Amino acid sequence: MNRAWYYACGCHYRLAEDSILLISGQLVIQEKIMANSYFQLESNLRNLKLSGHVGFDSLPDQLVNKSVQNGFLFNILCIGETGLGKSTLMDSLFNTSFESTPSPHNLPSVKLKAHTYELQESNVRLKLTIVDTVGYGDQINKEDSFKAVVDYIDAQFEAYLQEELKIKRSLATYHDSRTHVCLYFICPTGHGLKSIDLVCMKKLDTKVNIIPIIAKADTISKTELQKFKSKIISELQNNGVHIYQFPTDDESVAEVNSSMNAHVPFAVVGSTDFVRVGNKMMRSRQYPWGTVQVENESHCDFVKLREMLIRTNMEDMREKTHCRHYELYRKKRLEQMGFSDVDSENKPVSFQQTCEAKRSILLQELQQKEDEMRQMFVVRVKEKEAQLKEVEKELHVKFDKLKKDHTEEKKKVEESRKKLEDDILELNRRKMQFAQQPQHHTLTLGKSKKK
Ligand SMILES: Nc1nc2c(ncn2[C@@H]2O[C@H](COP(=O)(O)OP(=O)(O)OP(=O)(O)O)[C@@H](O)[C@H]2O)c(=O)[nH]1
Ligand SMILES: [Mg+2]
Repeated sequence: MNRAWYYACGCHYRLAEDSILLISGQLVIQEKIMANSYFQLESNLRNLKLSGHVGFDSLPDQLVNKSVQNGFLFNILCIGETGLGKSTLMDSLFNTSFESTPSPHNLPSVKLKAHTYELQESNVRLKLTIVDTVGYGDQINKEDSFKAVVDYIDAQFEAYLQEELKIKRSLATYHDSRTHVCLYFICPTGHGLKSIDLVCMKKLDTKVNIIPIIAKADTISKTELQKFKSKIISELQNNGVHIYQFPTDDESVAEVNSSMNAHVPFAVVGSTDFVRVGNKMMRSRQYPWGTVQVENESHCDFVKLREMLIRTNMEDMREKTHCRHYELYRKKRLEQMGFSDVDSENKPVSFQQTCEAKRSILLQELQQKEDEMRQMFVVRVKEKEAQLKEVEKELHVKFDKLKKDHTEEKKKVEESRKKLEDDILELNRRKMQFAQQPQHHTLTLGKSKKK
Protein backbone atom coordinates (compact mmCIF):
# COMPACT_ATOMS: atom_id res chain seq x y z
CA MET A 1 0.00 0.00 0.00
CA ASN A 2 1.67 3.26 -1.04
CA ARG A 3 1.67 6.55 0.76
CA ALA A 4 -0.02 8.38 -2.10
CA TRP A 5 -3.04 6.24 -1.46
CA TYR A 6 -3.17 7.31 2.17
CA TYR A 7 -2.76 10.88 1.07
CA ALA A 8 -5.62 10.47 -1.37
CA CYS A 9 -7.76 9.63 1.63
CA GLY A 10 -7.03 13.07 2.99
CA CYS A 11 -6.30 11.75 6.47
CA HIS A 12 -3.25 11.86 8.63
CA TYR A 13 -3.52 8.17 9.16
CA ARG A 14 -1.43 7.19 12.13
CA LEU A 15 -0.66 3.50 11.67
CA ALA A 16 1.36 3.10 14.82
CA GLU A 17 -1.41 4.59 16.94
CA ASP A 18 -3.77 1.87 15.83
CA SER A 19 -1.24 -0.79 16.73
CA ILE A 20 -1.85 -2.48 13.43
CA LEU A 21 1.03 -2.51 11.05
CA LEU A 22 1.02 -3.64 7.47
CA ILE A 23 4.54 -4.65 6.63
CA SER A 24 5.19 -5.93 3.09
CA GLY A 25 1.66 -7.23 2.78
CA GLN A 26 1.80 -9.23 6.01
CA LEU A 27 -0.50 -8.66 8.89
CA VAL A 28 1.26 -8.01 12.15
CA ILE A 29 -0.69 -7.62 15.34
CA GLN A 30 1.02 -5.64 18.03
CA GLU A 31 0.16 -6.93 21.46
CA LYS A 32 0.02 -4.48 24.27
CA ILE A 33 0.95 -5.80 27.69
CA MET A 34 0.45 -3.67 30.70
CA ALA A 35 3.27 -4.05 33.13
CA ASN A 36 2.80 -3.34 36.87
CA SER A 37 0.79 -0.24 37.42
CA TYR A 38 2.51 1.62 34.59
CA PHE A 39 1.06 1.97 31.13
CA GLN A 40 4.22 0.58 29.74
CA LEU A 41 3.91 -1.21 26.44
CA GLU A 42 5.97 -4.21 25.63
CA SER A 43 5.92 -5.24 22.01
CA ASN A 44 5.65 -8.86 21.09
CA LEU A 45 4.96 -9.10 17.40
CA ARG A 46 3.52 -12.33 16.09
CA ASN A 47 2.38 -13.14 12.60
CA LEU A 48 -1.09 -14.62 12.62
CA LYS A 49 -3.11 -16.07 9.79
CA LEU A 50 -6.82 -15.37 9.56
CA SER A 51 -8.98 -18.41 8.93
CA GLY A 52 -11.52 -16.43 6.98
CA HIS A 53 -12.53 -12.99 5.72
CA VAL A 54 -12.89 -10.51 8.56
CA GLY A 55 -13.59 -7.33 6.66
CA PHE A 56 -10.96 -4.81 7.68
CA ASP A 57 -9.65 -4.85 4.14
CA SER A 58 -12.42 -2.31 3.55
CA LEU A 59 -10.65 0.23 5.76
CA PRO A 60 -9.21 2.06 2.73
CA ASP A 61 -12.70 2.39 1.22
CA GLN A 62 -14.05 3.62 4.55
CA LEU A 63 -11.36 6.28 4.62
CA VAL A 64 -11.98 7.36 1.02
CA ASN A 65 -15.73 7.62 1.62
CA LYS A 66 -15.25 9.64 4.79
CA SER A 67 -12.76 11.99 3.15
CA VAL A 68 -14.98 12.54 0.12
CA GLN A 69 -17.89 13.25 2.43
CA ASN A 70 -15.91 15.77 4.47
CA GLY A 71 -14.45 17.47 1.41
CA PHE A 72 -10.90 18.74 1.01
CA LEU A 73 -9.17 21.96 1.80
CA PHE A 74 -6.19 23.65 0.18
CA ASN A 75 -4.67 27.07 0.76
CA ILE A 76 -2.41 28.76 -1.79
CA LEU A 77 -0.37 31.89 -1.18
CA CYS A 78 0.64 33.80 -4.32
CA ILE A 79 3.60 36.10 -3.81
CA GLY A 80 4.64 38.29 -6.66
CA GLU A 81 4.93 41.85 -7.80
CA THR A 82 1.82 43.68 -8.95
CA GLY A 83 0.66 42.67 -12.43
CA LEU A 84 2.89 39.58 -12.75
CA GLY A 85 -0.07 37.42 -13.75
CA LYS A 86 -0.97 35.87 -10.37
CA SER A 87 -4.74 36.05 -10.80
CA THR A 88 -4.60 34.92 -14.44
CA LEU A 89 -2.53 31.87 -13.43
CA MET A 90 -4.98 30.93 -10.68
CA ASP A 91 -7.86 31.17 -13.18
CA SER A 92 -5.86 28.99 -15.59
CA LEU A 93 -4.87 26.41 -12.94
CA PHE A 94 -8.40 25.81 -11.69
CA ASN A 95 -10.00 26.39 -15.10
CA THR A 96 -12.43 28.93 -13.73
CA SER A 97 -12.76 32.64 -13.22
CA PHE A 98 -12.16 33.85 -9.67
CA GLU A 99 -13.17 37.35 -10.82
CA SER A 100 -10.34 39.14 -9.03
CA THR A 101 -9.80 42.84 -9.52
CA PRO A 102 -6.38 44.37 -10.35
CA SER A 103 -4.51 45.75 -7.33
CA PRO A 104 -3.49 49.40 -6.91
CA HIS A 105 0.23 50.15 -7.40
CA ASN A 106 0.59 52.89 -4.81
CA LEU A 107 0.00 51.20 -1.47
CA PRO A 108 2.32 52.31 1.36
CA SER A 109 2.74 48.70 2.54
CA VAL A 110 2.09 45.09 1.53
CA LYS A 111 -1.34 43.70 2.42
CA LEU A 112 -2.51 40.11 2.23
CA LYS A 113 -5.98 39.38 0.98
CA ALA A 114 -7.55 35.93 1.27
CA HIS A 115 -10.52 34.70 -0.73
CA THR A 116 -12.12 31.31 -0.17
CA TYR A 117 -14.01 29.40 -2.86
CA GLU A 118 -15.92 26.11 -2.95
CA LEU A 119 -15.02 24.08 -6.04
CA GLN A 120 -16.37 20.73 -7.10
CA GLU A 121 -14.96 18.20 -9.54
CA SER A 122 -16.99 14.99 -9.99
CA ASN A 123 -18.16 14.32 -6.43
CA VAL A 124 -15.07 15.79 -4.77
CA ARG A 125 -15.48 19.14 -3.07
CA LEU A 126 -12.48 21.41 -2.55
CA LYS A 127 -12.48 24.44 -0.29
CA LEU A 128 -9.80 26.57 -1.89
CA THR A 129 -8.31 29.69 -0.35
CA ILE A 130 -6.17 31.95 -2.51
CA VAL A 131 -4.14 34.57 -0.71
CA ASP A 132 -2.79 37.48 -2.71
CA THR A 133 0.04 39.84 -1.75
CA VAL A 134 -1.38 43.22 -2.66
CA GLY A 135 1.25 45.90 -3.27
CA TYR A 136 4.21 43.49 -3.02
CA GLY A 137 7.37 45.12 -4.36
CA ASP A 138 5.69 48.48 -5.03
CA GLN A 139 7.29 50.40 -2.16
CA ILE A 140 10.54 52.36 -2.57
CA ASN A 141 11.91 50.69 0.55
CA LYS A 142 11.29 47.00 -0.04
CA GLU A 143 13.15 45.89 3.08
CA ASP A 144 10.04 44.94 5.01
CA SER A 145 7.98 43.54 2.12
CA PHE A 146 8.34 40.02 3.46
CA LYS A 147 7.22 40.98 6.98
CA ALA A 148 3.52 41.13 6.15
CA VAL A 149 3.78 37.68 4.54
CA VAL A 150 5.64 36.15 7.52
CA ASP A 151 3.11 37.69 9.91
CA TYR A 152 0.22 36.29 7.89
CA ILE A 153 1.64 32.74 7.85
CA ASP A 154 2.41 32.87 11.58
CA ALA A 155 -1.05 34.23 12.35
CA GLN A 156 -2.66 31.22 10.63
CA PHE A 157 -0.41 28.83 12.60
CA GLU A 158 -1.22 30.67 15.82
CA ALA A 159 -4.97 30.47 15.18
CA TYR A 160 -4.69 26.71 14.64
CA LEU A 161 -2.54 26.30 17.75
CA GLN A 162 -5.04 28.23 19.86
CA GLU A 163 -7.84 25.99 18.59
CA GLU A 164 -5.73 22.92 19.35
CA LEU A 165 -5.01 24.15 22.88
CA LYS A 166 -8.66 24.72 23.74
CA ILE A 167 -10.27 22.29 26.19
CA LYS A 168 -13.27 22.01 23.88
CA ARG A 169 -11.75 21.76 20.43
CA SER A 170 -13.67 21.95 17.15
CA LEU A 171 -10.89 20.92 14.80
CA ALA A 172 -13.30 18.91 12.63
CA THR A 173 -15.28 22.01 11.72
CA TYR A 174 -12.43 24.49 12.12
CA HIS A 175 -11.53 26.39 8.93
CA ASP A 176 -7.85 25.57 8.72
CA SER A 177 -6.24 28.58 7.04
CA ARG A 178 -2.62 27.41 7.29
CA THR A 179 -0.78 28.02 4.03
CA HIS A 180 -0.10 24.75 2.20
CA VAL A 181 1.93 26.15 -0.65
CA CYS A 182 3.50 29.42 -1.64
CA LEU A 183 3.77 30.06 -5.37
CA TYR A 184 6.58 32.59 -5.67
CA PHE A 185 6.24 34.51 -8.95
CA ILE A 186 9.64 35.48 -10.33
CA CYS A 187 9.79 38.43 -12.71
CA PRO A 188 10.92 37.20 -16.19
CA THR A 189 13.97 39.48 -16.36
CA GLY A 190 16.38 36.76 -17.52
CA HIS A 191 18.93 38.22 -15.08
CA GLY A 192 18.39 36.08 -12.02
CA LEU A 193 16.61 36.79 -8.76
CA LYS A 194 16.11 40.21 -7.21
CA SER A 195 17.24 40.68 -3.62
CA ILE A 196 13.58 41.00 -2.49
CA ASP A 197 12.98 37.48 -3.91
CA LEU A 198 15.92 35.94 -2.08
CA VAL A 199 15.21 37.68 1.23
CA CYS A 200 11.53 36.78 1.15
CA MET A 201 12.04 33.13 0.19
CA LYS A 202 14.77 32.76 2.83
CA LYS A 203 12.43 34.12 5.51
CA LEU A 204 9.65 31.76 4.44
CA ASP A 205 11.43 28.50 3.67
CA THR A 206 10.95 27.06 7.18
CA LYS A 207 7.32 28.16 7.32
CA VAL A 208 5.81 27.10 4.02
CA ASN A 209 6.34 24.88 0.96
CA ILE A 210 7.77 27.24 -1.65
CA ILE A 211 7.44 26.55 -5.36
CA PRO A 212 9.20 29.24 -7.38
CA ILE A 213 7.72 29.91 -10.82
CA ILE A 214 8.83 32.16 -13.64
CA ALA A 215 5.86 34.34 -14.48
CA LYS A 216 4.90 35.45 -18.00
CA ALA A 217 7.38 32.97 -19.45
CA ASP A 218 6.21 33.82 -22.99
CA THR A 219 8.26 37.02 -22.72
CA ILE A 220 11.54 35.14 -22.52
CA SER A 221 13.26 33.16 -25.31
CA LYS A 222 13.91 29.40 -25.15
CA THR A 223 17.72 29.65 -24.77
CA GLU A 224 17.48 32.52 -22.28
CA LEU A 225 14.97 30.54 -20.26
CA GLN A 226 17.32 27.62 -19.63
CA LYS A 227 20.11 29.96 -18.50
CA PHE A 228 17.63 31.89 -16.37
CA LYS A 229 16.40 28.72 -14.67
CA SER A 230 19.96 27.52 -13.89
CA LYS A 231 20.86 30.96 -12.57
CA ILE A 232 17.83 31.02 -10.28
CA ILE A 233 18.57 27.54 -8.91
CA SER A 234 22.24 28.32 -8.27
CA GLU A 235 21.30 31.60 -6.56
CA LEU A 236 18.81 29.78 -4.34
CA GLN A 237 21.41 27.16 -3.46
CA ASN A 238 24.15 29.72 -2.80
CA ASN A 239 21.86 31.58 -0.43
CA GLY A 240 20.69 28.44 1.36
CA VAL A 241 17.05 28.85 0.34
CA HIS A 242 15.18 25.54 0.66
CA ILE A 243 12.38 25.26 -1.84
CA TYR A 244 9.77 22.50 -1.81
CA GLN A 245 10.97 19.22 -3.30
CA PHE A 246 8.36 16.93 -4.80
CA PRO A 247 8.63 13.75 -2.68
CA THR A 248 10.47 10.80 -4.13
CA ASP A 249 9.98 8.33 -1.27
CA ASP A 250 6.74 6.95 -2.67
CA GLU A 251 7.51 4.58 -5.52
CA SER A 252 4.30 5.30 -7.42
CA VAL A 253 5.25 8.95 -7.96
CA ALA A 254 9.01 8.86 -7.34
CA GLU A 255 9.96 8.84 -11.00
CA VAL A 256 7.69 11.64 -12.15
CA ASN A 257 8.44 13.73 -9.08
CA SER A 258 12.21 13.42 -9.39
CA SER A 259 12.08 14.36 -13.08
CA MET A 260 9.81 17.33 -12.23
CA ASN A 261 12.15 18.49 -9.48
CA ALA A 262 14.68 19.09 -12.27
CA HIS A 263 12.26 21.44 -14.08
CA VAL A 264 11.81 23.82 -11.16
CA PRO A 265 11.34 26.80 -11.39
CA PHE A 266 8.45 26.17 -13.75
CA ALA A 267 8.16 28.73 -16.51
CA VAL A 268 4.44 29.41 -16.75
CA VAL A 269 2.03 31.30 -18.95
CA GLY A 270 -1.52 32.13 -17.95
CA SER A 271 -4.45 33.36 -19.95
CA THR A 272 -8.15 34.01 -19.66
CA ASP A 273 -8.64 33.85 -23.45
CA PHE A 274 -9.50 30.77 -25.50
CA VAL A 275 -8.50 30.17 -29.13
CA ARG A 276 -9.87 27.42 -31.35
CA VAL A 277 -7.21 24.82 -32.17
CA GLY A 278 -8.66 22.14 -34.42
CA ASN A 279 -12.07 21.50 -32.91
CA LYS A 280 -11.03 22.34 -29.37
CA MET A 281 -11.02 25.65 -27.52
CA MET A 282 -7.58 26.06 -25.93
CA ARG A 283 -6.49 28.55 -23.27
CA SER A 284 -4.00 30.68 -25.23
CA ARG A 285 -2.37 34.06 -25.66
CA GLN A 286 -2.47 35.47 -29.15
CA TYR A 287 0.29 37.67 -30.54
CA PRO A 288 0.85 39.19 -34.01
CA TRP A 289 3.55 36.57 -34.56
CA GLY A 290 1.70 33.52 -33.23
CA THR A 291 -0.22 31.87 -30.42
CA VAL A 292 1.06 30.62 -27.05
CA GLN A 293 -0.96 27.69 -25.80
CA VAL A 294 -1.02 27.58 -22.04
CA GLU A 295 -1.52 23.81 -21.90
CA ASN A 296 1.02 22.99 -24.59
CA GLU A 297 4.09 21.49 -22.89
CA SER A 298 6.40 22.65 -25.67
CA HIS A 299 5.25 26.25 -25.07
CA CYS A 300 5.55 26.43 -21.27
CA ASP A 301 5.59 24.43 -18.02
CA PHE A 302 2.00 25.23 -17.03
CA VAL A 303 0.86 21.59 -17.30
CA LYS A 304 3.86 20.42 -15.25
CA LEU A 305 2.96 22.88 -12.50
CA ARG A 306 -0.70 21.83 -12.53
CA GLU A 307 0.26 18.15 -12.41
CA MET A 308 2.64 18.61 -9.53
CA LEU A 309 0.57 21.10 -7.55
CA ILE A 310 -2.90 19.67 -7.93
CA ARG A 311 -2.85 16.13 -9.26
CA THR A 312 0.18 14.55 -7.62
CA ASN A 313 1.39 16.39 -4.54
CA MET A 314 -1.47 18.39 -3.07
CA GLU A 315 -1.83 15.98 -0.14
CA ASP A 316 1.93 15.84 0.42
CA MET A 317 1.98 19.63 0.74
CA ARG A 318 -0.90 19.50 3.21
CA GLU A 319 0.94 16.85 5.19
CA LYS A 320 4.27 18.70 5.14
CA THR A 321 2.50 21.86 6.28
CA HIS A 322 1.05 20.00 9.24
CA CYS A 323 3.95 17.71 10.12
CA ARG A 324 6.92 19.92 9.35
CA HIS A 325 6.14 23.63 9.21
CA TYR A 326 3.32 23.75 11.76
CA GLU A 327 5.20 21.33 14.01
CA LEU A 328 8.20 23.66 14.00
CA TYR A 329 6.01 26.67 14.82
CA ARG A 330 4.18 24.73 17.54
CA LYS A 331 7.44 23.54 19.10
CA LYS A 332 8.83 27.08 19.17
CA ARG A 333 5.64 28.53 20.64
CA LEU A 334 5.29 25.82 23.31
CA GLU A 335 8.93 26.31 24.28
CA GLN A 336 8.25 30.04 24.52
CA MET A 337 5.36 29.19 26.84
CA GLY A 338 7.79 27.18 28.98
CA PHE A 339 6.93 23.64 27.89
CA SER A 340 9.52 21.02 27.08
CA ASP A 341 9.72 17.26 26.61
CA VAL A 342 12.82 16.97 28.81
CA ASP A 343 13.93 18.68 31.99
CA SER A 344 17.24 20.42 32.65
CA GLU A 345 18.89 17.02 33.23
CA ASN A 346 17.55 15.73 29.90
CA LYS A 347 15.07 13.42 31.63
CA PRO A 348 11.63 13.08 30.04
CA VAL A 349 8.91 15.11 31.70
CA SER A 350 5.18 14.80 31.24
CA PHE A 351 2.88 17.68 30.33
CA GLN A 352 1.41 17.55 33.84
CA GLN A 353 4.85 17.73 35.48
CA THR A 354 5.74 20.69 33.27
CA CYS A 355 2.46 22.37 34.18
CA GLU A 356 3.02 21.79 37.88
CA ALA A 357 6.63 22.97 37.68
CA LYS A 358 5.52 26.01 35.70
CA ARG A 359 2.75 26.66 38.24
CA SER A 360 5.14 26.51 41.18
CA ILE A 361 7.60 28.79 39.36
CA LEU A 362 4.77 31.21 38.65
CA LEU A 363 3.60 31.07 42.27
CA GLN A 364 7.17 31.71 43.43
CA GLU A 365 7.45 34.61 41.02
CA LEU A 366 4.10 35.90 42.24
CA GLN A 367 5.20 35.60 45.87
CA GLN A 368 8.48 37.35 45.06
CA LYS A 369 6.62 40.10 43.23
CA GLU A 370 4.22 40.47 46.14
CA ASP A 371 7.14 40.72 48.62
CA GLU A 372 8.89 43.23 46.41
CA MET A 373 5.71 45.27 46.12
CA ARG A 374 5.16 45.12 49.87
CA GLN A 375 8.72 46.25 50.53
CA MET A 376 8.36 48.95 47.95
CA PHE A 377 5.12 50.03 49.57
CA VAL A 378 6.76 50.25 53.01
CA VAL A 379 9.67 52.26 51.58
CA ARG A 380 7.26 54.55 49.74
CA VAL A 381 5.18 55.05 52.90
CA LYS A 382 8.31 55.88 54.89
CA GLU A 383 9.46 58.30 52.22
CA LYS A 384 6.05 59.94 52.14
CA GLU A 385 6.01 60.16 55.94
CA ALA A 386 9.43 61.82 55.98
CA GLN A 387 8.28 64.22 53.28
CA LEU A 388 5.14 65.05 55.26
CA LYS A 389 7.17 65.61 58.41
CA GLU A 390 9.47 67.94 56.54
CA VAL A 391 6.50 69.86 55.18
CA GLU A 392 4.96 70.00 58.68
CA LYS A 393 8.20 71.35 60.09
CA GLU A 394 8.35 74.02 57.40
CA LEU A 395 4.75 74.92 58.10
CA HIS A 396 5.49 75.26 61.81
CA VAL A 397 8.41 77.58 61.11
CA LYS A 398 6.23 79.59 58.74
CA PHE A 399 3.45 79.70 61.32
CA ASP A 400 5.80 80.89 64.09
CA LYS A 401 7.17 83.58 61.85
CA LEU A 402 3.70 84.70 60.84
CA LYS A 403 2.66 84.73 64.49
CA LYS A 404 5.66 86.85 65.41
CA ASP A 405 5.01 89.21 62.51
CA HIS A 406 1.41 89.41 63.49
CA THR A 407 2.25 90.26 67.11
CA GLU A 408 4.68 92.94 66.00
CA GLU A 409 2.16 94.34 63.58
CA LYS A 410 -0.49 94.30 66.29
CA LYS A 411 1.84 96.10 68.64
CA LYS A 412 2.57 98.75 66.03
CA VAL A 413 -1.12 99.18 65.29
CA GLU A 414 -1.80 99.48 69.02
CA GLU A 415 0.86 102.12 69.36
CA SER A 416 -0.51 104.02 66.35
CA ARG A 417 -4.01 103.77 67.79
CA LYS A 418 -2.82 105.07 71.10
CA LYS A 419 -0.97 107.91 69.46
CA LEU A 420 -4.04 108.71 67.40
CA GLU A 421 -6.22 108.76 70.49
CA ASP A 422 -3.73 111.11 72.20
CA ASP A 423 -3.77 113.33 69.12
CA ILE A 424 -7.58 113.34 69.13
CA LEU A 425 -7.58 114.26 72.81
CA GLU A 426 -5.08 116.99 72.19
CA LEU A 427 -7.15 118.26 69.26
CA ASN A 428 -10.32 118.25 71.30
CA ARG A 429 -8.54 120.06 74.12
CA ARG A 430 -7.28 122.71 71.68
CA LYS A 431 -10.72 123.02 70.10
CA MET A 432 -12.24 123.68 73.50
CA GLN A 433 -9.53 126.13 74.33
CA PHE A 434 -10.08 127.92 71.07
CA ALA A 435 -13.82 128.03 71.62
CA GLN A 436 -13.34 129.68 75.04
CA GLN A 437 -11.20 132.54 73.57
CA PRO A 438 -13.00 135.96 72.73
CA GLN A 439 -14.61 136.25 69.19
CA HIS A 440 -13.23 139.81 68.23
CA HIS A 441 -9.80 138.54 67.90
CA THR A 442 -10.91 136.82 64.74
CA LEU A 443 -12.74 139.91 63.40
CA THR A 444 -9.73 142.14 64.05
CA LEU A 445 -7.67 139.76 62.10
CA GLY A 446 -10.33 139.95 59.33
CA LYS A 447 -10.33 143.78 59.23
CA SER A 448 -6.63 144.15 59.26
CA LYS A 449 -6.47 141.69 56.32
CA LYS A 450 -8.91 143.91 54.26
CA LYS A 451 -6.77 146.98 54.80
N1 LIG B 1 2.62 38.06 -21.46
C1 LIG B 1 1.88 37.58 -20.48
N2 LIG B 1 0.97 38.35 -19.87
C2 LIG B 1 0.24 37.85 -18.89
C3 LIG B 1 0.40 36.52 -18.42
N3 LIG B 1 -0.46 36.32 -17.43
C4 LIG B 1 -1.14 37.45 -17.24
N4 LIG B 1 -0.73 38.36 -18.11
C5 LIG B 1 -1.25 39.71 -18.25
O1 LIG B 1 -0.72 40.51 -17.22
C6 LIG B 1 -1.68 41.47 -16.78
C7 LIG B 1 -1.87 41.33 -15.27
O2 LIG B 1 -2.38 40.06 -15.00
P1 LIG B 1 -3.05 39.69 -13.60
O3 LIG B 1 -3.35 38.26 -13.64
O4 LIG B 1 -4.12 40.64 -13.27
O5 LIG B 1 -1.79 39.97 -12.67
P2 LIG B 1 -1.79 40.02 -11.08
O6 LIG B 1 -0.44 39.63 -10.66
O7 LIG B 1 -2.93 39.27 -10.54
O8 LIG B 1 -2.00 41.56 -10.83
P3 LIG B 1 -2.41 42.27 -9.47
O9 LIG B 1 -3.43 41.42 -8.77
O10 LIG B 1 -2.96 43.58 -9.91
O11 LIG B 1 -1.14 42.40 -8.69
C8 LIG B 1 -2.94 41.18 -17.57
O12 LIG B 1 -2.99 42.08 -18.67
C9 LIG B 1 -2.74 39.77 -18.07
O13 LIG B 1 -3.39 39.53 -19.31
C10 LIG B 1 1.39 35.72 -19.08
O14 LIG B 1 1.60 34.57 -18.76
N5 LIG B 1 2.09 36.29 -20.09
MG1 LIG C 1 -4.45 39.80 -9.17
